Amino acid sequence: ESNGKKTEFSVMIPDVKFTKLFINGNFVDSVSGKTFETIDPRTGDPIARIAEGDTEDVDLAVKAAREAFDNGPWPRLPGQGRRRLMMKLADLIEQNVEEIAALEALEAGKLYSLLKNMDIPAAAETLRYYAGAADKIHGETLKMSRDLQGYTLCEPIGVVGVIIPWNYPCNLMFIKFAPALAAGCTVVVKPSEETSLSALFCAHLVKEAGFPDGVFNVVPGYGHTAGAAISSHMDIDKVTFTGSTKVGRLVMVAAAKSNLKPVSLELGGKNPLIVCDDADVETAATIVLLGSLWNKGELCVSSSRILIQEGIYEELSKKLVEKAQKWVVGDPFDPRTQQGPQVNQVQFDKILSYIELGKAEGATLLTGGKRCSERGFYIEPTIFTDVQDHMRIAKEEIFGPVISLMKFKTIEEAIKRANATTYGLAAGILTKDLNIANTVSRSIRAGSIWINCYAVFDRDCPYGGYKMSGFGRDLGMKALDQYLQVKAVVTPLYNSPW
Ligand code: TXE
Repeated sequence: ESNGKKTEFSVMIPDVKFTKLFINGNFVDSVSGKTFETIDPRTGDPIARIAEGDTEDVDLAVKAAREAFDNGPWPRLPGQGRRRLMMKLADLIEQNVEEIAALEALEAGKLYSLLKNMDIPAAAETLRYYAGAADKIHGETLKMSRDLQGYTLCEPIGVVGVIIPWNYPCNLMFIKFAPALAAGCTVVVKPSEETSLSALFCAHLVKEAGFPDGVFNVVPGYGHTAGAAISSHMDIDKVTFTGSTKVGRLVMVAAAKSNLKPVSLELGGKNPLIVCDDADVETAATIVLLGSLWNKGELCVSSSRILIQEGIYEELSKKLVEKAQKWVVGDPFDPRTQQGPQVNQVQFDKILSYIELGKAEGATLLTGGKRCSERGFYIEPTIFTDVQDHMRIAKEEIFGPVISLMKFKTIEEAIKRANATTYGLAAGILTKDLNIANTVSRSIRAGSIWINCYAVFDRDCPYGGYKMSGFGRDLGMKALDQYLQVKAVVTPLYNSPW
């Protein structure tokens, strides 16, 4: 059997085996027969052609998911039945971790070693976390004010549309898919057009694990066609979305105009990381660098505004430049690489144009600022200093390896400036002073606050935005609520004159 070809870093790049839509347990062509190309960001060369789903395909997938929900076994299985299959799927993901990691590294330019050791195992663990909840979802007995017996039932919300971006394809799919499954829902997933391969590979594992047909469907395709068909579908009961604020708004409008389905939106951010004078410079530099350059800056919680207190500003800036110049940009399959290529030409151009804008707006470029290879979408880690609040690079999400340094005097000023954004996804504070850390955590309007660390995620830790970073929470037990309906059941007690 041909399994693929070895890279120069002795990682096996597998042959792409799954490129069709996955509907009702089968891999099928799109109704139109159309396909689209997926690109290797290391070179800009095509990897494979993938079946292009559109409205008719979404209709078929929803029909399958609807049938599986309305009449199939999945929502009717006792919790432990759902748990067993979810655990089996988690095992299969772990058994195939190298192949899934390689597909994502290939399509998204993400680091293979991190995918293999962190992202993909985390997806399997997310499944197990929610699998453990599948038989513990229940309502409550109510303390009624009269002679009534009252209780609630927690029922699955129904058919869930899942629309995900390209920066964490597999992880984000499981963060949404796993609680939906535990709740007893059925799903239609639309991966990003940039990164469909890991979702399609996982579809074959879903089949192998023995899930009933129609529980999990994948329709790859473009946002304005397949994505829009999901958000405006009359027979989808809920949409969960991660992506840009611009598209989040379109999803919400489409949901409102169709069947008023509830949506949860995890959108962009312009996340402040506040570094106080008393922070250790070396540690602060490491945290800032990782917070800003992790996953090439293609991270919704990326620390894209670094607010540094004046006493430590010069020293920390110097240290950051030193470290950024040693940061290794290169092939995502090379174990030494810290930063692979940006996901595509559009993102690459967007980031470079923000760098030009930063210069034009009067920020000072300390290091980086250019592409760093002839081929592929590689960009140098870039640091701007003297960044002012009114500049667009300080207000808009760049989503790339660009660090903006800003100076502040008092903590009150830092809090005020940190909050002066339309976003509210995450923030960080580095200080040894507990009172300052606690004050800042309570004062910043954002869904995640990290004290003396940054971008630390955990399955049990709810995650989502304030303000225009969206609403609803992924991860943690609270995420289950997104996929449940509460039903109240009331009976009069014997002889009660209700
Ligand atoms: O995102 P889109 P894009 C931000 C980041 C990035 C920018 C643009 O700043 O530079 O968004 O990235 C689907 N109806 N984030 O254009 O378009 C689309 O097919 C329904 C932050 O890639 O929001 C994909 O599956 N769906 C973010 C998904 O939406 C539609 C992660 C996300 O793509 C649609 C990614 C429509 N009309 C980008 N149009 C984060 N929060 O981490 C598109 N889609």
